[in-house]
Amino acid sequence: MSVYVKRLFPYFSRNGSVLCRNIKVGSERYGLEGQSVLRCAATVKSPPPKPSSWRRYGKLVGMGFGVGALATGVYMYDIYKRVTTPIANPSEGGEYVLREAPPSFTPSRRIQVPTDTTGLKITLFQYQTCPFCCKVRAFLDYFGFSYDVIEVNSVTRTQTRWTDYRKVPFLVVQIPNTDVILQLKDSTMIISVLQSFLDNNTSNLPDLVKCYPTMVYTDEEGEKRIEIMNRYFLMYGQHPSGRTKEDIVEERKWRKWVDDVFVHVLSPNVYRTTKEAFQAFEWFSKVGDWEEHFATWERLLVVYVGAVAMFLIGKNLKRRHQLKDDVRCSFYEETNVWLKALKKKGTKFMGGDQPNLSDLAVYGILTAVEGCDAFQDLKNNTKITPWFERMKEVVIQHGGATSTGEKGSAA
Ligand SMILES: N[C@@H](CCC(=O)N[C@@H](CS)C(=O)NCC(=O)O)C(=O)O
Repeated sequence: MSVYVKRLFPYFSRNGSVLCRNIKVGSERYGLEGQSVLRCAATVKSPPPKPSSWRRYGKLVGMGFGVGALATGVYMYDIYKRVTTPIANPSEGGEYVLREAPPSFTPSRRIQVPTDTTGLKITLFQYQTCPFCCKVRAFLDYFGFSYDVIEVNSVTRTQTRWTDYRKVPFLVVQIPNTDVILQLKDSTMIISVLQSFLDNNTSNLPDLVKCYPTMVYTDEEGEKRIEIMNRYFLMYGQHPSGRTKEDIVEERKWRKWVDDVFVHVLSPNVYRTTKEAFQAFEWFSKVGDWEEHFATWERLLVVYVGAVAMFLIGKNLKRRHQLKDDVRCSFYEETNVWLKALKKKGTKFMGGDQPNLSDLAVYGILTAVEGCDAFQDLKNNTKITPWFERMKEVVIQHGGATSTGEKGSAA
């Protein structure tokens, strides 16, 4: 899963330098072999090769390796620079308004829903199996938004170099009949602002994003972090009809639980053993169509280095999030926390007859691991299947599409 693929690059570059070192060792070893060949040649009395030609030959080979190592180093450095130096396209006139249109990329997929009358031209930048991206897709699909998908290469990140936002998912949204282009960052903010947009007949998106100001701060490890204020809050012009305050607070509580707790049980489970980690990456490669979108070396790099790295990182995450020794137990336990609340509610979904944002969040992040052993085990050891299948059906059928259909072009 790509949730921690951001860490791949350091492994990748470390791997690169290991490669260079091997090459150097190889050339030194070659020199030693040269000497032993010399000794051997002396005993059989065949004409000994001229030491000077051996030295010259050795030198040439050494130089060849040296040049190779240098070229590899330069290539690695070039990738490193590309990854670490974004071509910033900062917002202007508002934190989410782009100064200029981003470069255009061929979408890996186009989702066209005929009932969508919002007029918004939405592009989702994502990793196919990142849980946060899956959460946004579950939301967009359920409400029947039309959108294009740009699959980001997690190693080179070519598709996101134009922005200084370092994560996925984010949306680029062209507002109809204007030249305003928004960049909506963070899965939770994206969902809150779009839901607020659907709930308010009079509101427009550029106004709504102002309710989600960002705060930049440096954490204790010296890393720059962005906090989006109000990201769990929906903006209502007036009290929403048909919803109680308790219902709204409960939805918010579960959405937060998904981000703070539930999502953290996924990685240690999916990468529990090296075998599972490889299986997971092979599945990510398949559903993300990596063969089509990445060069072969990039795909293999992400799969092999990624699987090993994530196996190790998974152990770290297990400690950090204080999961049980058998991480499956934590997965089942947290899932049961959700299922118990659902049972208590006694309705088809946490939202009642229709899913609400907490249903979509739990479902969305689970789809990120759907093809992994961990999810099969979850189905065998909990009662997640009936709710999960109900969710799948309503999401695929755009069960909430009346909202995007009623919106008209009020963006
Ligand atoms: N709070 C963010 C978290 C997003 C996140 O951590 N995304 C990961 C991928 S799943 C990421 O982009 N990491 C940085 C990277 O891969 O370079 C959200 O909800 O959107």
